[in-house]
Amino acid sequence: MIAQQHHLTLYSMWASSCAQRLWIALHYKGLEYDLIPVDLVKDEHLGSAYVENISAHKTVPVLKVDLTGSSPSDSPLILRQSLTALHWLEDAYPARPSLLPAWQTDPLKRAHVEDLVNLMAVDIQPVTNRRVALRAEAMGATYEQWVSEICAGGFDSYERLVAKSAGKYSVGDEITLADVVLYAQVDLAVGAAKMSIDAYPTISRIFDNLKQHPSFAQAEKRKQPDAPAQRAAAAKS
Ligand SMILES: N[C@@H](CCC(=O)N[C@@H](CS)C(=O)NCC(=O)O)C(=O)O
Repeated sequence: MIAQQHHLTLYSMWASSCAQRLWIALHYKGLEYDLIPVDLVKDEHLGSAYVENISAHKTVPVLKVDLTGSSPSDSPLILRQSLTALHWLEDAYPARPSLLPAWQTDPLKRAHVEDLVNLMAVDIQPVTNRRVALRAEAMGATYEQWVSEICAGGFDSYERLVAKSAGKYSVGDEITLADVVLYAQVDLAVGAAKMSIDAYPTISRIFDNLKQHPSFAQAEKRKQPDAPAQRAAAAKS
């Protein structure tokens, strides 16, 4: 355990794009955490203990923080929305390094990053969420069609918004929270929904650059402890 870090516990599922935002940010800041898998396919997020004690909205991720020290406590801080958790990490560990330009010194850049984050996390991801996609499938769409169509609208807007700001990443050459949230949505689109992102050259370039970064490479879905390949390997050993 790194000295002077809170004890962190992440409720997570390997296939979750919202949880992936947290894996990336935690790796980027060099923070250690315990992971408690919640299998959405087995409806573990609907169990009464999880709903009553962890997430009334029945989602992952949830970040549990012990504010009193480095061991689990009886009255932890429970962060039930990924954006709340990401912003808390920024406030608690601003120098580890930061994913957000400061409002005081860089208001234009900060506003741009927050807009990009919200475009992906508030306008696009909720419509591609599992419970919504299952409803779309029940109405005749395939998962791939549904997610690709929703993401196409979001990626088109993002592409236009970063046309002038992008360098190596979405806003210049520094990784920001916008990249964290973009990466998770693109990974879902190209992975689970088999979508091509060739129509979005700037996003494609940013995604390729992010993939090379160790924090993003460590946050690959198949590397999560509850990912099927890991489970299979564990079962064999
Ligand atoms: N706004 C929430 C969304 C969380 C969310 O939608 N999580 C998905 C996995 S990416 C989930 O748990 N879905 C459960 C379901 O659809 O029933 C956040 O950012 O944390």
